[in-house]
Amino acid sequence: MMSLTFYYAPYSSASITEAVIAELGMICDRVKLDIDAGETRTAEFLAINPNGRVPAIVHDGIAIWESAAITLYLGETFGVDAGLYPKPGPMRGVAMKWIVWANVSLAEAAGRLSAALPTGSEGAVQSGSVDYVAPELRDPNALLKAQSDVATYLGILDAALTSQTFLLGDYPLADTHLQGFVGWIASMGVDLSQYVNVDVWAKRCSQRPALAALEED
Ligand SMILES: N[C@@H](CCC(=O)N[C@@H](CS)C(=O)NCC(=O)O)C(=O)O
Repeated sequence: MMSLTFYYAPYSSASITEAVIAELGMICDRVKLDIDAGETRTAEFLAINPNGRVPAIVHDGIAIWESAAITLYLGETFGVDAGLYPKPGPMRGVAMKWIVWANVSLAEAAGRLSAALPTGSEGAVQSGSVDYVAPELRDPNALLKAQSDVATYLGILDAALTSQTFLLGDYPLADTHLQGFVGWIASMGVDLSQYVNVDVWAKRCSQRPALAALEED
């Protein structure tokens, strides 16, 4: 009997993993952590993820962290038979490409945008987070640079979605992963309507039954 424990905080990168677990139809134990209350920095949680960040999963006693690694792992372990993740081969490579890109390119820029937004505005890094930068320490150009980089990446995604229902045809787990980051970017006031393909695709993803049933808690 396999065991899966999911460590998360509401409205965080863990929402990506939550969507992936839901899309795979997996049953797991859930451990909710309050970042502002320091619950991601307890000795108990640091033993699971020394970075003190969510998401993390523990699968059959083994800890795995970094949302991209978790999606790749769950996809190849549970998604292939379910038809949600490609079997080894070139399409597997395409899935890996978009999942890794989502984290190291798109989310990296989005993280800088989040850290540069005025404290307290929607999507801004909260003052209790390790990523919080005090306003007096901020680079005045950081906001513009982050906005410009996010726009570049959304343009790349928009072009890739031309005439495509999902990034991976019939294999939507990579799309599940990416749509979470795009939703976060939209919550920071970035207008998706100028990226028509992304806008339509994000709505299509959110209508998948597993994602439509998700609630933040
Ligand atoms: N690259 C990591 C980023 C995870 C991350 O930064 N999580 C944030 C929440 S969005 C966190 O746990 N922060 C803890 C803190 O700020 O103290 C991933 O994709 O899993």
